[in-house]
Amino acid sequence: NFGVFTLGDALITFNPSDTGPLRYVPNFTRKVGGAELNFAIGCSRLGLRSKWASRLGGDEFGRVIYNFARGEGVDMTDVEFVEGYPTSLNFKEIREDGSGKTFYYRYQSPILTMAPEDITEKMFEGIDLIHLTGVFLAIDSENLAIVRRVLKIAEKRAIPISFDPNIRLKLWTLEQAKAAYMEILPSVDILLTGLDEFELIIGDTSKESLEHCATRFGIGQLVIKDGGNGARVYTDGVWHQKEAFSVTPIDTVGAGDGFDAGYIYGVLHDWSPEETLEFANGVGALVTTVSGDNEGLPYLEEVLALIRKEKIIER
Ligand code: KDG
Repeated sequence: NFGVFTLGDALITFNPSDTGPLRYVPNFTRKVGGAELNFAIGCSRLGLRSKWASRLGGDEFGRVIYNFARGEGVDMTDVEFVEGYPTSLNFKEIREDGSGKTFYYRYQSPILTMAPEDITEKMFEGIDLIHLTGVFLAIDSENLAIVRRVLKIAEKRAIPISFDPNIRLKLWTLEQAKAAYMEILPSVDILLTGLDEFELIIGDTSKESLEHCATRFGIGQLVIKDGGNGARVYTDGVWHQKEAFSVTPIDTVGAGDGFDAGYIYGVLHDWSPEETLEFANGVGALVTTVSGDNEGLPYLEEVLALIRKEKIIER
């Protein structure tokens, strides 16, 4: 079975009881979020071995995240609790169409205590792919040094890298983001980006510009996620495209992480670009049908049922 590795920060996520502006929401449900952790849970539910490296607050909320992730079968060997760094919080606002806003209380995240020396070769034993995202880079400018170390080990062990820019302009400026992305893109084998994010980073989303980006950075698979318009990939000089599934979204946060997990699943199983895109679209769509950043991440049979238009017998 294939093994994936990711690293990042996690938060306690408070989902609102009602849609609409947050200031009018009286009640919240405590959940768990974090882009890279969502990805790790997504991979685990699909049946991959998935490892998440992180630091958690040495508090009750840190325990909540730890137990939740462990319950999802995520390998927590490289997760440590840190005293004196409270677990970060994220209050979500959700609009009627399922789109969301985030309000972070993420000032002294426990992940700030992670250092490049904490990344050891041993962590990557049995790992077939490393997935990184821009959220980890955005939290602390020093995290780039950690990523450099990961990339160095990946190169030595010939482990492919997938990367999702996951731009969070509430955490850093566009200029800071661009500078970090430009440094790591040459090491990226699979780029999984939203079309709107690509526009922010590169400025031009024409076919020529996308192809030029792939060639310039030597990106083997440039994957463009375009929500309800589906997804496409540019690989080996050819474009492949798959339309989105039509579902009624409740909460779209986390759909991109689910898409990434589905895409990586297809790649590791050597599926065709079309099969891989369709599967990833299916995972992303299912995430949006459930409230929470990762609760809707499907098990393998649920994605296959969606693709094959099979009914799952419920009662
Ligand atoms: O991709 C979903 C994430 O955005 C969410 O789970 C919280 O990590 C998070 C963030 O920084 O927004």
